[in-house]
Amino acid sequence: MNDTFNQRLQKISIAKNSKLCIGLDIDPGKMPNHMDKSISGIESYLKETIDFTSDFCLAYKLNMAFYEQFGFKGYELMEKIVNYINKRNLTIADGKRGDIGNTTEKYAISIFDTIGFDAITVSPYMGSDSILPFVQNKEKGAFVLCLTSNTSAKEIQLFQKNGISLYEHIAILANDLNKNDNIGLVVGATKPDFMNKIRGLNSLPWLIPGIGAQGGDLEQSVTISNNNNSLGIINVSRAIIFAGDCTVDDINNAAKNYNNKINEYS
Ligand code: OMP
Repeated sequence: MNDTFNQRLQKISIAKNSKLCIGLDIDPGKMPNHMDKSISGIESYLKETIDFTSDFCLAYKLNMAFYEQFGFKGYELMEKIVNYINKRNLTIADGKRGDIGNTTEKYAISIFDTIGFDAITVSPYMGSDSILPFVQNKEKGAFVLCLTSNTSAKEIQLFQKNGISLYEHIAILANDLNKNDNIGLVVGATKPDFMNKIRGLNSLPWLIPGIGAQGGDLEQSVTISNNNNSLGIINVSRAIIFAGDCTVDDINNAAKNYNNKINEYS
């Protein structure tokens, strides 16, 4: 029997000695002036980044906005990058998708079957219809937005009724839907005060963005997320792929340093 997505996460994390996810959020505006910012220049930059970091991370996350900004050429680039990573690391499509079931089924075909990602980020706002089509195949995973890293998250996710906040309700719902062992939560690193509460609700794996450019708390994020033999995957995008002067050494060192720090706190 093939492993479920959450089993794959655990196994690859152990094999690679890594809980790091590198965000390949490409932005020509952040590349030094002397670099080739054409689509083929960006492709080379991303491929070099992957070659110099794939040993130090568990997964890559491609936020689709950074590819869609280039139209169909960006879409083609995204597919090429997922193929290039091949089976070296897991791949997460950060699309924050969520729609009625009939539409979500098509998103699942596009993300998993056509492009070949291993997982997707999902907005739970429309309820289980927007999650379930992504988790029919137990080898593919969905990270459900629980408590996000941005400041305005509080306008919605901290909304309370009968003493329960919306983010807690989402953590409970996600766990109830986790029949195929392939659901995780997105928990922002900028929200350490809420982490113990969320970890107390279930042992789903977490994808934790907000480290580096957004100033999240790495030590707390690692320590709390890994409680009860759970898995916390730390995402770092800008602080790795645009580290220093964007040389391969700068990028390689940033990835190694983040991975070492995460392992130290684990
Ligand atoms: P950096 O701040 O450059 O590390 O990028 C963070 C990445 O994680 C971006 O792709 C964001 O869109 C994404 N993200 C958040 O920053 N906060 C969240 O709460 C959720 C996500 C996400 O779902 O990945």
